[in-house]
Order: sequence, then C-alpha cells, then structure tokens
Amino acid sequence: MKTAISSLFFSMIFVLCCGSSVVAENKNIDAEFLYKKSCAECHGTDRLGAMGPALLPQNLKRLKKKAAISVIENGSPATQMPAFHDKLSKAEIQSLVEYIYTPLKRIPEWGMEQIRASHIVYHRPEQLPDKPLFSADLQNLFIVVELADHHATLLDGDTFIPIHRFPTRFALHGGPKYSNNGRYVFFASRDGWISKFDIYNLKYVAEIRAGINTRNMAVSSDGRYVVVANYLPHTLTVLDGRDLTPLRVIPVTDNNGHSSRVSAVYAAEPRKSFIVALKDIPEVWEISYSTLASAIKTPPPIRRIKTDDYLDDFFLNPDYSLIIGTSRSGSSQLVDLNLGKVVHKLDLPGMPHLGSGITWQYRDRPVLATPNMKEGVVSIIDMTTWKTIKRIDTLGPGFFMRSHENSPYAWVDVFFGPDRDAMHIIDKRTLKIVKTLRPVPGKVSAHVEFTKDGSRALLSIWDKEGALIVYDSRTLKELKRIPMRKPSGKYNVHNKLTRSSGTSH
Ligand code: DHE
Repeated sequence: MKTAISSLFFSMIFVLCCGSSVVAENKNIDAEFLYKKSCAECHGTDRLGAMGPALLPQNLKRLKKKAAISVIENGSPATQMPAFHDKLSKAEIQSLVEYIYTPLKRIPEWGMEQIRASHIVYHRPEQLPDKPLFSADLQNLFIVVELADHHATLLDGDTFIPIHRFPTRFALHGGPKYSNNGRYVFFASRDGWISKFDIYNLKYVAEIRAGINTRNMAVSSDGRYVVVANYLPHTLTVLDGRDLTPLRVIPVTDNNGHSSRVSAVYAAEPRKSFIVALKDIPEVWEISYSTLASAIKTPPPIRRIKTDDYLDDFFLNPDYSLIIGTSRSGSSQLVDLNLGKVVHKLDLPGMPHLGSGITWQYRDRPVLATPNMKEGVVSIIDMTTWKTIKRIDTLGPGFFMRSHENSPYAWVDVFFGPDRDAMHIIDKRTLKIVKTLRPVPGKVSAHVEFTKDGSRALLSIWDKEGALIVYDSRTLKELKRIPMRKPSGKYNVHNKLTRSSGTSH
C-alpha cells in the first residue's frame, strides 16, 4: 500500500513537473507550421479534410483532448492515421491538439449556392448512345478503384482484361454505386466530389461538389436520386441522379437544433427509402424516395428513430428491416426499422468497418459475420437469437470480409499489425479457418470481391506497385496477377445490384 501511495505521489510530481515544462515549451512551438509539416497532407492545409477527416472543434466534439493526444501519439488502429510518438515531442503533440481544437476564423459556406456553382455537366445522359463501346458481359464487369494515382479501371470479369482506365477525383472512399442496371457508376471523394460515369460510353456525365468533407453517398437503384452524407458541413445533399443537379440541402439537426455529422447513408431498396445514421445525435433517419420528388420545393419529411447510442458504424440485414450498429464507445445495438426502436444489445468486441459484415445460412439459421478493427477476431452472430455463436481468432484486426452465395468460403483480411499480408479463408460450413494465404509477403492483402458466378475471387495487394490477384474460389489456387496502383476496392456490377449476401451494397 505504502509503495503504491508513494509511487502515486512521485508520478503526480512527475506529471506536474513535466506538465509545466510542456507548457513552457509549448509557447515556443509554431503549431501552425507543425500542422502543415505533419498533418496537412492528409487533413488538408485548411484543416477541412482531404484523405483524413476535417480537424475542427465542430468535428471533434466527441473526442476529448486527452484522447486526441493519444491518437497523435499512437495512431488510430482503424484508420490510416500513423503514430507520431517517435517524430514529435510531447509538447509538440500538445500544441497540435490545442491548434486543431481552435475554431477556424471562418468555415467556408457550402450551401446550395456553392454546390450549384460547382456543378459540371459534361454530357446530357440522354444524348449518349445506349450501346456499349466494348463487348463483355455487362453484369460481370468490375470497377477497381486505384488509390495510388487516383484512377479507376473497368475490368472484364470473364477475361480479367482491363477495358478502360480513367482518372478520378482525389481520394475516393467507399464503394462506388451502380444504377440503371449497371450502366452508370457514381463515385464519392472524401472532399465532397460526386462523379457520375457512363460505363457504356466510357465518359463522365456530370460532377458536383456536394460537401466539403464527405462520408459517403447512396443512389436509388433507378438512378433517380443521390443522397450525399457529409461530415462538413453537417448536412445531407440531395441530387437528381440523372445529371447531379442539386435538389436540396438538408441540415442535420435534432429537435433542439444540435447539429451532427452523418455516419453514412444507404439506399434501402426494398423499403424504397434512404437510411441515414448520425454520429453526434442518437438517431437514425429514414427518408422515403417518394418524398424527394418535390424536394426542390419542400423539405422531405424525416422519420426519426431514437437509438440508445450513436451509430458510428452499421450495416443493414438483407431485407433492410434491421440495422446492426456499433458506436466507438463499444456498444452495439440492433435497431428494428419497422418497429422504429432498438430491440437488442449485441455482443461485438469492437467496431466493424462499415459494410464489412456478410451473412449466410449456417445449418438451420442465418448468421452474420464481421471482423472488427480493434481485435483480431471474427464474430459469428446467430440472426435468430442475436447471440454470438462463435468468435474466430485471426492474426490481427481486419477491415473487410467477403463471400458469395456460390462459395463455401468467406475471406477475411488482417489489415493491421505484423501479419497484414495475410488473408484468412474461413469455411462457412465449419466456421474454421482452413487456409491462410500470404500472396505477397510484407504487403497488405485486402478486400476480396467475387465474380458474378462466384467462381473467382479477386484480392487486392495494397501497394503503389500493387496488384489484383485472381483466385479459383473453390481450389484457392492463384490464376492471374494484374498490376494495379493500390487497388483499394473492386466492385462487381451483378453482385452489387443483386445485393449479394457476400458483399457490401
Ligand atoms: Fe472506409 C467503405 C468509413 C477508413 C477503405 N468506409 C466505407 C464506408 C464508410 C467508411 C462510411 C461505406 C461507404 C459506402 O460504401 O457507401 N473508413 C470509414 C471510417 O470511418 C474509417 C475507419 C476512418 C476514416 O478514415 O474515415 C475508414 N476506409 C478506411 C481506410 O483507412 C481505408 C482502408 C482506406 C481509404 O480508402 O481511406 C478504407 N472504406 C474503404 C473501402 C470501402 C470503404 C475500400 C468500400 C468497401 C466496399 O467493399 O464496399
């Protein structure tokens, strides 16, 4: 006891002494210079976000300064944020935290006027021919996003020969969305640009900057509406899916006027609505497609469902009646969209990356499986009782899990740690890891997507000089390597449009 008290006393003295020297040192540190040197490349010179999120008090509301210090020191396991403890002193980190919590003198307005002014229409969709410029199975095409040099590749899913490679906006994030039976694909960049590309004519149709710092976007399957979820400003932007004309900016606030970043928006096709989860208000919103027809004149009615906690990450079950949501504090909840309330607590050890969960039939019941970004474990949840029936230990926290209706295997990556070059293959019938691939030792292997018939699995080597590796999904033998520049994700038209249970939508 005595030892504990004296060591507490000494550590208090240590903290006090160090604290005062940190304060003294802080005065001599040029935080703005430090920010430009260490942070601006990812978070934007103006702190408004780029590859990384905006660093403003408005967006850091839920992060205590102490936690912010720890993020800068140790990095953030679920993101690309590196650790700075060996590059910056304690005082420098402290001054950076003060700097990012200082309000900007002026946050640029990004309302209807600015959005409208950014709108570019390259081609009126109705003026472009309906016949594709190439021949291929149009349902078995892939779009591959190549992050290293901000390009995308249209890939033939039968021959695995690239059809067309084209530039994209800086730092695309999230899955591109297909509409109109796969003719068009929509991209969202972290800095708010939404682009519509005509796959048949290999041309951009239109672009618009819908936010300053954007989270993701959803498109109704007929392509009529696009809803963009923003971190900054705290808004949803509704666009006409045909040429991206802006229809309405919806401020995201609760009934008391508190505003919130948007966690994500998804198109719930069976419900004919958009589902929106919020980051700073414990609510889920539902906005019906039919109410958007008059969005230009009147604000669409919003169905607000109260939740027990924030929904930082979530996924929807196959018929879109339930949301499985997790918050950064670690709580997981099941929200019933029909009943309009939280119906269960869930036992998930950490936060899954959005859209990482997949479902399949295991014995007599449907199960949901998800990796998480904190621990090396895949949780298998019985979707009838919502109990975790198995936790499969992996070699490290993972980002993405993927399968296909015709495949007996689920592939899960190990995105972080010394084994980040590993890809586990889980037998969906036994819930056991049956193989661990290391396609390129030392380089991250991640994000698998299947061909339309599920016979081939495509895996990314996440490197500037990376590759897409094609596997026979039954024998697990490698068939082909296609050089690619950090192919962050690949998206199969058929699997996305049919909402395959083995992938994200
Ligand atoms: Fe993602 C999807 C959020 C970090 C690559 N990621 C998504 C989606 C969201 C999201 C909301 C769903 C969008 C959609 O498809 O509609 N991502 C977050 C985060 O909150 C997190 C943890 C922190 C952040 O930086 O925002 C995060 N994500 C990353 C990365 O660091 C990754 C690996 C690299 C990158 O691009 O920044 C990354 N996220 C991806 C990819 C998808 C994605 C490749 C699409 C997966 C799919 O198959 O649909």
